[in-house]
Amino acid sequence: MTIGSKVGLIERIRDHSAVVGVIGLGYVGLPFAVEKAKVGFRVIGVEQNPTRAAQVNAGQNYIGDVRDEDLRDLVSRGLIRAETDFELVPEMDVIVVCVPTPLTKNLTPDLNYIEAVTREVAGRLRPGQLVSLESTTYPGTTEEVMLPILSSSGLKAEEDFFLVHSPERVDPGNKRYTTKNTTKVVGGVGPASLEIGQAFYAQTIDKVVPLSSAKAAELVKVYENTFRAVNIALVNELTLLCDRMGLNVWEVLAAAFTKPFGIMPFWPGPGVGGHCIPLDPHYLEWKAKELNFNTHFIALAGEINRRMPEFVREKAHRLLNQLGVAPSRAKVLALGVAYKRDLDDPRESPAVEVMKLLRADGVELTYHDPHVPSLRDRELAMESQPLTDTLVSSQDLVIILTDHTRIDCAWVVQHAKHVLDTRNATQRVREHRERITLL
Ligand code: SAJ
Repeated sequence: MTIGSKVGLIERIRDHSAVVGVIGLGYVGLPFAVEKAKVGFRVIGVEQNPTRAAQVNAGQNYIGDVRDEDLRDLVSRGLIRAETDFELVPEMDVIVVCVPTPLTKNLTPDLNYIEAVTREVAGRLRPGQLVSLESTTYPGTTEEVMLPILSSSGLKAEEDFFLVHSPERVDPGNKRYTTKNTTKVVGGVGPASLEIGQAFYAQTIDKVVPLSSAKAAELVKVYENTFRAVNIALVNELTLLCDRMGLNVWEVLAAAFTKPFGIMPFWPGPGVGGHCIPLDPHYLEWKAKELNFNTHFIALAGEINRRMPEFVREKAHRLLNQLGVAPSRAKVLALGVAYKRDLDDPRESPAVEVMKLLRADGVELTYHDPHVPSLRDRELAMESQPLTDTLVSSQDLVIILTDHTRIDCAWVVQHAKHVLDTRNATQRVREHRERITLL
């Protein structure tokens, strides 16, 4: 059975008769499930949220990066189904784990999802299965956390079951780079796992890069996101400096990015949102500390990026004072609450942080976001207001927090008293430039 489990598994992967399990049908798991089903794999999703599981089984898509008709077609052909429990794990030849890896309040890794899922799988593991962790996590999670739990089944890694880390590289909303054409990195707990992991991903991804270990693959991903967090923090720090120097940081950066080599465009903003960039680098920071090593760049980047909402509040106060309006009596319209352009996701959104700060100052705040009809969390319960000339002209200040392409900035400026633009969304507006203040 040992040989059978490896050779048989690779054969089932190659002829697409393998059954693929996807644990977690979110912004990573559902697009992944669709890609695998499109080439003929039968996919069983395990989704803890019964509403989402029911939506999948009804062919109702809820992820922007998935085409509605693809999901509907694949479900109707029986190639994708969703369960809310792990009973079908023994049917799966490949089990791909795409669950969240949040941070605790003091920025330490919260592996509860990964551990809980791994225990459920371990309880049903059988020879001839490949397990792949796609969630972003600190280097060592696959080998030091998942492997012992799976081995507690009594099965042997590299003989009975196989284990790899292959970090997801989904860029929500990116139309150019999809799950299929984004190069994939894979690292195994041993050579057999790596061989099977490579064979599996090669079925639907144009380029697969093998690494020497699962730990290396985990570090690749955390480095990628740290690279972004540090570079975003650098332009945000430059923004704070330009504010003191009376310089336009957008002009300076646009000129710097005319250099054809040795530089890469990053832009300032009201802070950094999403479920990756604000969080993932702190996984590396935490692991490095365990090894008595301080990752200064990560800590500093996080500090600067987390400071930006306060800077936007400060700039809004300055503008309101110049306009002769006390913040506690001001009417302010926030344009865009999603964490980034043309998405409907307000998770960890810096715009929401800015809104909470202004509300705490007594500002009468409303928001409009064409992608986010309502906001609900412990401190905020608001509905998006229709963007009318009456609403805009009645505000003391309009703050552009997310540069959704659907918002007509020229029209907004035409009807606004003043606009604080934290995304340079008004860069092509020619009329009434005197009503615009950039971050
Ligand atoms: N942001 C800036 N300035 C920039 C770039 C981004 O302020 O120059 C802000 C955005 O507005 C947003 C936040 O940073 O609030 C994060 O934006 P993002 O596009 O870097 O991050 P995500 O979470 O949407 O997706 C990223 C992916 N993005 C890119 O590579 C472009 C990718 O790194 C990961 O696959 C994904 O995180 C993940 O899942 O890790």
